[in-house]
Amino acid sequence: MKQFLKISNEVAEALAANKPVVALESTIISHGMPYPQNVETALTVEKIIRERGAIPATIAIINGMLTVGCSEQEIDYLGRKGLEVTKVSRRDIPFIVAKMTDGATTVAATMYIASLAGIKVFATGGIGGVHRGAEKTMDISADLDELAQTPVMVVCAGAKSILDIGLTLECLETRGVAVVGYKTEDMPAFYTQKSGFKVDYRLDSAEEIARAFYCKNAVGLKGGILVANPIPDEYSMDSDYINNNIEEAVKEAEKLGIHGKETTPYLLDKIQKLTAGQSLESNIQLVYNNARLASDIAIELSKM
Ligand code: PSU
Ligand code: MN
Repeated sequence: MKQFLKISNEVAEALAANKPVVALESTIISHGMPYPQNVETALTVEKIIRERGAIPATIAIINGMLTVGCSEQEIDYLGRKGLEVTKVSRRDIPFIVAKMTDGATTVAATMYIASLAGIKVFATGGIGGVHRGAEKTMDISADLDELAQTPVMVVCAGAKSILDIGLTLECLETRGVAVVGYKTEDMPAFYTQKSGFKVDYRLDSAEEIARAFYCKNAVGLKGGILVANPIPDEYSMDSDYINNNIEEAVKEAEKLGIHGKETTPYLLDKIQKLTAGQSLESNIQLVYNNARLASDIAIELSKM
C-alpha cells in the first residue's frame, strides 16, 4: 500500500507526533465549485484549520499517487483543470493509479485514503447519498457504504435536497452509521438548517463528539460517524427559494437523461447557475464552518 501513498512532510510529522490532522476532499475543488472560487476556498479552508490548531491534509490522486497533503500548486492545478480531472470514488482508485494520472477524490475515496494514512477526521460540505427516485435508478452514493466500513469521522452540513434525505438516513441506519447533530436535533439540508428529519444523537461539544468516536473504535466497531453541522444562520438560504431551484435542476437532469457519476456534478453546477451564484457563497461559508468544527474534534481526539 505504501508504494502508492505519498504523505506530505508536514502531515507525516503531525501524524507521527499524534497532532490533530483534518482530511479534505478534492472532488469539491474540481467538480463542486467553479474556478477560481474553488481554489480560494480550498486554500482558505487550510488556513482556517491551521489557525484553529490542526494540520490540513487535502487528498487527491496526483500522477497515480494517493496524495495526502496536496501542495498549494497541486490544489491550484486541480481547481484550474476542473471537470477535466476524473472524479474518483472508491471503485475508480486502482484505474487512476494504474494509469499514473490524476483524480479528484469524493468523500468515499478521500475517507479510504485518509484511513490508509491514519487520519480520523475529515471536513467537507455535503456528502453523497440516496438520490431522489433511487427506488427505480438505484443511484445511491458509495459514500454511504464507505461510512459503514472505514473508520473516519466526516463533518458535513447535511445533504443537499438533490438527494432524498429521508432515504439517505434510512440507508445510514441500515449500515450502522450514526448521524450526530452538532448543537441540533434537526438533520440539516446543506443550504438550510433543517430538512424536516431528525438526527440520531445531538451532541453539544467537540469533546463529546470525539469521545463517541473514540468509544466506537474502542468497542471494536468499524466504520465512521457522520457529523452534521448546520450552516450558520447568517448564511442560510430561504428554503422555498433553494428547493424550487433544486427541483428544477433535478427535472432538467431527468430530461437530459443524466445518470451515474455525472448526476451529482451536473446538479451542483445547475443549482449554482440557477441561483446566480447566491448558493455558492452559502456553500463556501458552510465549508469554513465545518473546517472549524472538524479541527476542534481532531484536537480533542488527539488528547484521548
Ligand atoms: N454533494 C455536495 N457537494 C459535493 C459533492 C456532493 O453538496 O461536492 C461531491 C462529494 O465529493 C461527494 C460526491 O462525495 O459529490 C458524491 O458523488 P456521487 O453521488 O456520485 O457518489
Ligand atoms: Mn451516484
